[in-house]
Amino acid sequence: MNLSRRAVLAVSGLTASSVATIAAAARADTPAPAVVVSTWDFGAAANAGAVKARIAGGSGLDMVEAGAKVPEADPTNHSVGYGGYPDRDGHVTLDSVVMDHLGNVGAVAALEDIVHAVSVARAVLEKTPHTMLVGPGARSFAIDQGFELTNLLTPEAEAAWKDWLKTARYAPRINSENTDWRSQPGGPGNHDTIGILGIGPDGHMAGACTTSGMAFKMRGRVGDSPIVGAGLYVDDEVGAATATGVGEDVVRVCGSHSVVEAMRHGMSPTEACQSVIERLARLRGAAIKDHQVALLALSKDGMAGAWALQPGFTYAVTDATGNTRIERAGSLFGA
Ligand code: SD4
Repeated sequence: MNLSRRAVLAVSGLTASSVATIAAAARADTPAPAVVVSTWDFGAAANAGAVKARIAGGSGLDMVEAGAKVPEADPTNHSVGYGGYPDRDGHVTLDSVVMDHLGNVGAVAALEDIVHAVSVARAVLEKTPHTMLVGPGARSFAIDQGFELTNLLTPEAEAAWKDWLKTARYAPRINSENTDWRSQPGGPGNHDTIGILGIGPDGHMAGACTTSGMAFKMRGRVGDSPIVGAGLYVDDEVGAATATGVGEDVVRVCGSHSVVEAMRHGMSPTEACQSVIERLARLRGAAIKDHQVALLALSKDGMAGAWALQPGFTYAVTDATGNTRIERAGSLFGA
């Protein structure tokens, strides 16, 4: 027992064993360190997929891939994979990236006709000497790797696109990711682009980010999600970060890399995300007042934090036993 602990026991009159009991009770009230975090409410289902992979002995990369595949396969999610809203010409194009603890990266951008863009990104990481494949090249590579072709434009997404064509005005909607046509922001039926960060059973970190991008974007437009340092960054010494919202804004401040660097200099995950959101606001001023950008971070020791431009950003935090809580991030603009 060290001196200060003896001093505490002496003044409080507690025995060593009663202190142990109090400490155990306090631990029960303290959220266990997270092993996986992901963006928005629907991240809970993705996190469950990731923890299942972890319990089966999977690595951090296995976890984040398994998690990201959950919304990719969900036709009711209009910003990821199958059922994503198309570009303004009616093509669903997917952007995705994975990164592991060794700095290995795989990404695809403007990928068409393949449901699991995250798995194609992983194949780029594992099977090619490159970090990113785009458009028709990414599609041919996926076919060579045995991925099945699927028409990603569901009747519901096509109807939304045709409705949009009546005015054809491109304007990102704040928190559209957390709002489908039937429910309110933050409600249980919500869906979105997913950024997911995990810690494997060996303690090594990995991350993935996958999306169909901004609805009704220009053909060929690629956002932040597949860009390492913008939509995702992993540093196994410090922590990992991911981004959601208007990709053009995230790219301008290398959002995820900036968050990780802020953590490296001693900030907590929340402080790091807040500092980068504030930097974006200083840089862009009035240009971002109606935009949403949200940053989510997980430190190497399992602490999660986030910050956003606008209120309404939620994220899912899950511990090693699979317990999940939904957190609501602080924001720069009104609560
Ligand atoms: C993009 N950042 O393509 C993505 C969109 C997004 O939640 O995150 N939506 O710009």
